[in-house]
Amino acid sequence: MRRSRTQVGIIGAGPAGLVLANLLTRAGVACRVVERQSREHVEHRPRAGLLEHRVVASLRRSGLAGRLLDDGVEHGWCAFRCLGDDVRVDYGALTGRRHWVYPQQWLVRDLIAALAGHGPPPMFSKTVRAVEDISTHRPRLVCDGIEIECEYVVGCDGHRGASRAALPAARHRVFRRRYPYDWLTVLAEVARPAEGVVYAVHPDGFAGMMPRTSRLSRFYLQCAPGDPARDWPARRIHERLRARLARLPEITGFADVQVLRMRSSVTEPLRHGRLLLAGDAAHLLTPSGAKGMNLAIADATALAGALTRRYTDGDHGALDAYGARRLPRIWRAQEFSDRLLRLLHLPPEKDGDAAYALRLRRAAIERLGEPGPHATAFAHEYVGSGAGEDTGDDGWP
Ligand code: RFL
Repeated sequence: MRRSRTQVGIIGAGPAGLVLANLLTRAGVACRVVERQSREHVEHRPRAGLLEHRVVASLRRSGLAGRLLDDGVEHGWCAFRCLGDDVRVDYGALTGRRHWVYPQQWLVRDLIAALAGHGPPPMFSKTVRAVEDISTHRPRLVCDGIEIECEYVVGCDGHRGASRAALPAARHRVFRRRYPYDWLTVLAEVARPAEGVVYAVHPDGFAGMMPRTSRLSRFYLQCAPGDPARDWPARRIHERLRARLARLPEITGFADVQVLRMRSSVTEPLRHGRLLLAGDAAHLLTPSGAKGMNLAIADATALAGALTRRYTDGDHGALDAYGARRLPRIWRAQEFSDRLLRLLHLPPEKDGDAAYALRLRRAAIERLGEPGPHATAFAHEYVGSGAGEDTGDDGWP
């Protein structure tokens, strides 16, 4: 068994782990990222695509947004389609803030490249089998053939990683919600790029379209919980999208068909001993409000600041306060995503109820499209900004 040492051991080379590694190495804190997948795999794994303005501003300040600013596209509206009408919410105009559309796998590729020259590259194709001794000053990452002794371990290993398994059962709690439906998701090759997110509320079920690149859009279709992806051949997907969204761009092909289990969770606390959690390892969100990747990067940025203070000034306060600072922001994002889901899905059908429920949804949607405090509040939550943004009190670390 080979042994090595570092200050901060990071499990996972997703957005959270890679942002954390980049910020720590730039601040002179030694760290090592261990990733179970190959570099090729993580650089081509399509997932999220909408980045909040404040996330991009933070990446830019750290010198991590070069290609994003060149190749990303800014979007400032979303539309709700219900009973044949489109209600457009111009959140860009209402808040002065817009999303950047940039596929997650491109950001991951950029963050891996940015690490070169500042610190050791991630160890790819290496699975962390266990995190041990987290209550001591020398926690360890145990992998096949190598053990890494650390001073802190950060679990950025997503929802199914190894870090949460290391938490003592009696000392943490996972708060969970399982929604009574799932979403089929598919990447579609489109003749023209989507210019904004479209949400369709339909008696047959929800459908959505989210922009990704000039040639690709991500589509979502509500389906029965546990529906297997194999029951969704291209023809059925196309037919359901057309029925629910009514107007579709020309689609020339589908890829990456999968059924997302619609559930959310938050693990509390975010720290036990020398193990800290960030990103999807700490909280799982549904894709409804496009908050998952943004929250993961915000956690990583907050944690990088706290660990840097710990190492450069000997100040442990920020590290101790990490969970208390992040959890209210995590729960706000959960609350927003949950509220949006309730708007987008009709309740299970009872006699005659669907038509009534649909009209209630339309009334709620119409309020979002009418300029006023209600629409403005929604726009700020959606784009991820707040009245206190300039004072740093907008949910950003
Ligand atoms: P990640 O990206 O899942 O990265 C975790 C990494 O840890 C590795 N790993 C391990 N490595 C070593 N040893 C082990 N034992 C390990 N166990 C796991 C994994 O291989 C992986 O590389 O977590 P991170 O960094 O916290 O980032 C979170 C985001 O990826 C996630 O929140 C978003 O993708 C969610 N999400 C969306 N978020 C948005 O903000 N906007 C969106 O529009 C959006 N759309 C989506 C999404 C997620 C989706 N899926 C498939 C879950 C659309 C989809 C379809």
